[in-house]
Amino acid sequence: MAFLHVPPTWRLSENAVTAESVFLNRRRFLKTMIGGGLAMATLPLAGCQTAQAPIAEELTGTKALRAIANPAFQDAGRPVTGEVLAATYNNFYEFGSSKNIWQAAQVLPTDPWTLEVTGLVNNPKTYNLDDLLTRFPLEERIYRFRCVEAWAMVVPWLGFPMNALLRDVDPKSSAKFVRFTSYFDPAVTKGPSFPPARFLPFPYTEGLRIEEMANDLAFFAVGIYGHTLPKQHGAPIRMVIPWKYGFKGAKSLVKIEFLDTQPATYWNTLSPNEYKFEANVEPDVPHPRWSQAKERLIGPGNQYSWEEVPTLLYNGYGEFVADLYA
Ligand SMILES: Nc1nc2c(c(=O)[nH]1)N[C@H]1C(S)=C(S)[C@@H](COP(=O)(O)O)O[C@H]1N2
Ligand SMILES: [Mo]
Repeated sequence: MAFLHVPPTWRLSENAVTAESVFLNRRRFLKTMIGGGLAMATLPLAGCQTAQAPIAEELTGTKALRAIANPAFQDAGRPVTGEVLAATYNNFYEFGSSKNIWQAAQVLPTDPWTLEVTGLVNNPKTYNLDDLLTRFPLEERIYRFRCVEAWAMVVPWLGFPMNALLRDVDPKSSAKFVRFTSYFDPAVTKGPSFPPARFLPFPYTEGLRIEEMANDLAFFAVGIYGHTLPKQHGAPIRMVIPWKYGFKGAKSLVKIEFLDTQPATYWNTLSPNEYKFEANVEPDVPHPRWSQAKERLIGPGNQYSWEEVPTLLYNGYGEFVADLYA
């Protein structure tokens, strides 16, 4: 079909124009297509799997993914962060404690991959990489993202809602909590130089109440900016919980377990006063060492910024989640 041809501006790619302008061109293209009356289900996002375009070194190994733009999450009220900036300003302690870990993360082996879903479920499952990319219909959602360190970004994730996986595995009524475990192999994920990884509570784990996991906003990302996740963003699959601090979004998931008690988590184990299990974005609840009233937008575009904006309760997603905390 003619509209599956992806306009050359999109494939010009990251070394020819800034990634953000490519991304914005794509958005205009999509708007035009929607205005043209095409059914949502047929809209390509980044369609042309065969096109050979040079990509930025920071995005090495990524492949174009198709997804449907979820109309409820297309405008985050702030500009989308530049793609290369988001891919070079990361937290991934398995590869070091600086923001500049994208090169170190390239040793993560992501293919083949398995994600085991187990515990208190009627249909335990083990998904392989192909299952993760094709079994659930993929959507694009542009979400605000807020790290507990008070920096923030806006990124277009590609993936599927956690409730799609819940339907697949069918939790038992005894399941009250869920533990998510990230990839860990001491020979590969060597951790920061100090303290040594053996003193840290690896593997990285996170947890949710099952009602939180079932909320419409809770998302598994398998891609970002129209392609699969670069390793530093948590390839091949990571959690995105936009109303909570970023550390709740464990990367490179290998296991999901349904439990009847609240699991221990990485940051809460390291420093329970600073990193709560619940970890909702709350401007009036300061971190013991800094205020959470404002946040710094790392973008827009591919320039670092120091622009500060007020922090929003539940990161601005209260209409979706406030009833969970009534
Ligand atoms: N496995 C794992 N997941 C992780 C982390 C980590 O160190 N290890 N850091 C968390 C933190 S603190 C943040 S802010 C986000 C950062 O995601 P990004 O690098 O894709 O922006 O990942 C979260 N998920
Ligand atoms: Mo974070």
